[in-house]
Amino acid sequence: MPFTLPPLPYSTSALAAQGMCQETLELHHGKHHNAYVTALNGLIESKGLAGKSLETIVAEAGKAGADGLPVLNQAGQHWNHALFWQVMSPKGGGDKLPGNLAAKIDSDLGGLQAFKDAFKQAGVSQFGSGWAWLIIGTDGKLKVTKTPNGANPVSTGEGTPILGCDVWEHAYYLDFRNVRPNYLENFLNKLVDWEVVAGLMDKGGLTTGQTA
Ligand code: MN3
Repeated sequence: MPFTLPPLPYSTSALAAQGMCQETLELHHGKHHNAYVTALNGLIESKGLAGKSLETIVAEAGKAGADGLPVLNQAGQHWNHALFWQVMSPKGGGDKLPGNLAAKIDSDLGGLQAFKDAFKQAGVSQFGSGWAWLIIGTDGKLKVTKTPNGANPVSTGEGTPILGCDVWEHAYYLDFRNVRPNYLENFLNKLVDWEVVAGLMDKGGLTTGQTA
């Protein structure tokens, strides 16, 4: 079955008061994300992807290095955006994290503010397009990391993402112009739904259920 654009879990105007306007969501979800889905579906036959889950395709494309890039660029971005829409919500924001997530951020990353600083630094320092991540590392500890373009911590083998932020300009240009640090600050303080992030930590990450 071909891949599909997952619907947003809220309306395109739902995050406007939190710094992500309707036009950003219409374009980013309806045009950019949809283009990755369409392009990935166009590769299923030629790249022998039929029957594989999206997660398997991302991991295998990452292991294939340069040869895997044409698939990773589309499959990774499809997966990354599927996570991105889920970790934001109209109920997002604030500094009240579920206890299990707060405790693990304290023990593994030195507290909420240290985590936010590290996440912002990862996003600001990613040259060009890419993603900032909070992941469960292969040693079981939370880590902050970043990846370029369509790569992600599944494709690099670093671990399991539970929070991701798109730092390509299309994610923030309408709301924050060229000021990526302000977009990242706003994302962490107003948009992230920490209940969802804690749920992903408990579940061991996102499984899209999508198969080629
Ligand atoms: Mn994007």
